[in-house]
Amino acid sequence: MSNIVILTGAGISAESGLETFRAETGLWAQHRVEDVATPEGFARDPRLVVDFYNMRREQAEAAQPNAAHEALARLEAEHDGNLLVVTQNVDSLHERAGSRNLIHMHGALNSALCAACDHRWPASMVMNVGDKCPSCAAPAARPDIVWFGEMPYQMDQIFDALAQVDLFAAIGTSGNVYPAAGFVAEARRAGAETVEINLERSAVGSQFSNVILGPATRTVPDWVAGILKR
Ligand code: BV8
Ligand code: ZN
Repeated sequence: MSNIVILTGAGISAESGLETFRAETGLWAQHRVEDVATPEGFARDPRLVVDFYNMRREQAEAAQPNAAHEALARLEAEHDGNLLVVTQNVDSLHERAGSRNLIHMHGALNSALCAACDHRWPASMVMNVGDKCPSCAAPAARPDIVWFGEMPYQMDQIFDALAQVDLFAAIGTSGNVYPAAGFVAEARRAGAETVEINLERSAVGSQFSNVILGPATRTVPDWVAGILKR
């Protein structure tokens, strides 16, 4: 098993106390997606959007990596081959647990982006509408988050990795958001073994060769131990 690609979603951070999106009481039950996670929503009411991400940033900073994040960092350190974690999550729990080869395909709460010149810098804990870009001075700072209708980051690297993957795992993601939900199909095309690790079957669950159901802090360390024994 030399090339491993792991896709993670909100479910891996749930036991760290961060809300998922599509649970009955999750983030999308409390906020309209169109208002807080689209470029049109930001243009209409930037204050609402900046406040939403200020709140999320505060929650994410207070959270600690859990046993599932730690197990993936261990797998990267001990696996004899390549391992890439692609996360849809905007928290930094993977890197805080020790993951290094990591892509934040939907952006990161701890980063700010200039809408005028694309410069990035570390976000302050509380961002304000009209914060100035440290590079071009335009009052055009926005959260460095990929909203619906925007292109996710580092897609070329992700598809290159998926074209050569031997083992693909999707952890804690509902399979509702594309292009991430299509990665399992890419991995199958490459001939990879595919495994879904989730609380329940996802929207694309039938495409995986293997499914492991249960809370990530239990299932992921067990799965990692099994891979390292192969
Ligand atoms: C794009 C911002 C190209 C970050 C987010 C094909 C068909 C139909 C539509 C489309 C399509 N392709 C593209 C689209 C459009 C759209 C899309 O997918 N729409 C959907 C809704 C149909 N996609 C896009 O717009 C993407 N861009 O395609 O670019 C393009 C560009 C321009 C024009 C044309 C094309 C951009 C998507 C980015 C969206 N950004 N939010 C933020 O605020 O955090 S989405 C949001 O959903 C988050 O990023 C999140 O990561 C992502 C996925 O959600 P999940 O992580 O899966 O979370 P969810 O709550 O759903 O599920 C949690 C799961 O965990 C559950 O299954 C649960 O059972 C499980 N779980 C819970 N607890 C545990 C657990 N598992 C284990 N243990 C536990 N303890
Ligand atoms: Zn700028």
